[in-house]
Amino acid sequence: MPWPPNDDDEIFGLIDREVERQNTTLQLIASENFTSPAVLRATGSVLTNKYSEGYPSKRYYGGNEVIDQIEEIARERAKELFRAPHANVQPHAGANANMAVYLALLKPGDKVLGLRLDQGGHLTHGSPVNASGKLYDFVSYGVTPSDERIDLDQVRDLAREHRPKIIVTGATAYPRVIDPAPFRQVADEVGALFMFDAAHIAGLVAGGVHPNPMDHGADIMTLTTHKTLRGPRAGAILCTSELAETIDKSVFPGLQGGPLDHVIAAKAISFAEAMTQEFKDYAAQIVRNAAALAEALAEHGLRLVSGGTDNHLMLVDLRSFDPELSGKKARLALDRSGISLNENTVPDDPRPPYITSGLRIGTPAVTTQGMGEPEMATIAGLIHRVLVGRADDAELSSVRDEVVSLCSKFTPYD
Ligand code: DSN
Repeated sequence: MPWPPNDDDEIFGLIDREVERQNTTLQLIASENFTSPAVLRATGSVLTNKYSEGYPSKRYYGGNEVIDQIEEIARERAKELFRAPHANVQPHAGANANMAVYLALLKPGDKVLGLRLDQGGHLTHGSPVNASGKLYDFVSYGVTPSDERIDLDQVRDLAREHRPKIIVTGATAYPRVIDPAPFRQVADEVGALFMFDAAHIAGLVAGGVHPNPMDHGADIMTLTTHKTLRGPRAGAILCTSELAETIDKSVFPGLQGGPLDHVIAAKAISFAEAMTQEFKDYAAQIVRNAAALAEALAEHGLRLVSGGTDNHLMLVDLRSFDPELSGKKARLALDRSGISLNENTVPDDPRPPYITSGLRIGTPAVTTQGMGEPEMATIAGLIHRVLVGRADDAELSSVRDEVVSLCSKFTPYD
């Protein structure tokens, strides 16, 4: 065999350290999860060696008889899981999935409606620093200041005024259910297509705890497979039969080259995993854990954006707790105690996005580890101790010890 004589100890040593980090610290980043050993195995398989530009039975390369079957299974499972007429499982990421939809259905300069980044939306929903905002004329809606929930009156008013080609909803930092029905109604009224970016909540949809946009008339639903859905790091697009061909052409050859066949196999595995009763129970527990964590944080005096959560994440607005404490400062202190999460803007945040006044906290990963409501109360107590004692090294170290002890009872990987 021509293989190099050693396994690259430098990199594999670092991978071992990352396993150790994931096993001994709390993963509360709302967009992260622990994939199953089967998903990891497929992702590290020889499928990574193959080139297969095109689609099943329509490839530009030979030797794709196995790959064709894998991609076809992945497509069929995605369709079944989300009750969608068509699935494209090739997007490498959620951002690619969204860009492929825009490329398919819009011309540069066309109007689109999307949720503003600092109100919970995503960069690819028209942020001026993202290609979506540079190429297309996005008009942004936000949340109502009084209840911090999506302002549906504003959505309707803006849609009537601007007549967008696509109305996009979905979020990265929004703690409430997004009901697809009113968006469908507004889209019908103004003759727009309705796109739901379900990247964050795909697992909650698959698990039946949030409404399935495809059941409520979404023309397109994009998703990532690695967040609540717990699959490999990647994206996918579901759509109506009418849009199937245009969307497929836009993903390839429009935006991407060769698909990542090892990741598509892993997606297929995760779609099957998400069809099980165990996954439904898991999705329901994610939401129960988030509610328990939010309630316990509120009992410690922390203000939750919109007053709580009904999905997998919550946003903490730190301003009333401690006006001097930015999201960034809080995140750095929590990191030192082995609590991993991200700083996040809160609606109408006076601080810039790299400082922020908030924290985003999610429960998908700790729920996969088997933690339940009692552990959420413990975690809230640890977070509170770090925020109060952030200048006290001994306190941060003491919390770190308790985090290690808690994680040792719920180790995700051997
Ligand atoms: N970066 C992802 C998140 O953390 O929500 C979204 O792309």
